Amino acid sequence: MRTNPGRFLSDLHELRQFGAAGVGKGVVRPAYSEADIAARVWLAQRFKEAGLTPHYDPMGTLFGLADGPSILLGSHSDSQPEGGWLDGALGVVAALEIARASKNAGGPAVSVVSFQDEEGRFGVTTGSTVWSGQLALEDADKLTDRDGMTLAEARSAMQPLLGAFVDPSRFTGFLEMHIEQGPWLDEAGESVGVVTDIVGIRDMRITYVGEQNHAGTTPMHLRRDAFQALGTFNAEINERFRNVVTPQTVWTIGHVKLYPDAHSIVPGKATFSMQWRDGDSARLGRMEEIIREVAEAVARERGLTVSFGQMLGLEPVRMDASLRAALEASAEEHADGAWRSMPSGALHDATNVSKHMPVAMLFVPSINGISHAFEEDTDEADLIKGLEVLAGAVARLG
Ligand code: HGY
Ligand code: MN
Ligand code: MN
Repeated sequence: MRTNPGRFLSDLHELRQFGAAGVGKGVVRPAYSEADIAARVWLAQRFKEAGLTPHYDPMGTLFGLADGPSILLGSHSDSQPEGGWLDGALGVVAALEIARASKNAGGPAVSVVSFQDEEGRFGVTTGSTVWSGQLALEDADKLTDRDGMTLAEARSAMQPLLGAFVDPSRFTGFLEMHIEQGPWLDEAGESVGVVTDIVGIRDMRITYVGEQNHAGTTPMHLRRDAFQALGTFNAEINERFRNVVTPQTVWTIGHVKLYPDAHSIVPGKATFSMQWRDGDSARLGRMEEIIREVAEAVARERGLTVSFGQMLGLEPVRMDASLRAALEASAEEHADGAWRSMPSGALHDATNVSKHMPVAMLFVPSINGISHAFEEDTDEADLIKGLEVLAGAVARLG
């Protein structure tokens, strides 16, 4: 199977233009934004030129469908609020290039997908969570982004393009190529990572409500300050987690909104995101117990109320052994001595797709391990090496 690296790279750079942030190679292409929809329309055209049938499902996930049974390759093309040019996009464009190469080589049939809202503007890998049947569309439509817009409202911008759900049974398996988004391959000077398993995640919003008051005249001991409650909560969970977590466990408060968010007003309300990840479901559950326990204890002690939003999550998932073996054999052939097997600390649509078919993933290095930032980048030689390894694995599966 002969891929065309030049065409692959020029497609990647063309996709980068949709939502180009004007800072390095960064992109701002959140799900359902103008840039995201324009990028999907462009991808649909490229799928058509490659002999695939473009099809949007009700969430706005875009498929490029081969006739009959096929192996599915792809990822996502939406980005974080400040994203890199390769997170997700690499897997979609690599899939497109391999679909072309495989067609020219007489098979195997390859379909392509760009899942919607993998970056979770509204939830957690929302498009593939709905597609895989783990969340009903009408429930997903009620999810809101950090500014309070509902998914239903955002999705309506794509209404004229949307069609029915694609039946997962037409696909024999799923392969996703992605940047590592961590430091290990780059640090070791290796080119390829064959993923062994993907961590699980829990994510929810927590809200403290105290009392808004004057920042000058309200004595500290009389305050019911929502930010102070958040600060105490954060310090206490860090303490309580110490004998529960491992060096691979991560937890993040990435979004905080204070009300009314003014220098001279004691914040009466704080809403924040609480996200944690680990390879062990039991440990994720234990951390949830601690989070709820500490959040309520701080509320009691400080005279505030605390409420918990809907908790979203995915379980850890192991990659399929035979798909992994094809990737490892191809890595051995094309990246001999410069590849490793490794877990994924980042989430991927492959977790949801694994509900319906065997899945496996391939990583290429992230320079300085940076991702979810405009500085995200990968050497072109490593992008091409990853494409070769993926093509070799698909040829083996044919
Ligand atoms: O957060 C993640 O792991 C993914 O990049 N959305
Ligand atoms: Mn991604
Ligand atoms: Mn991401």
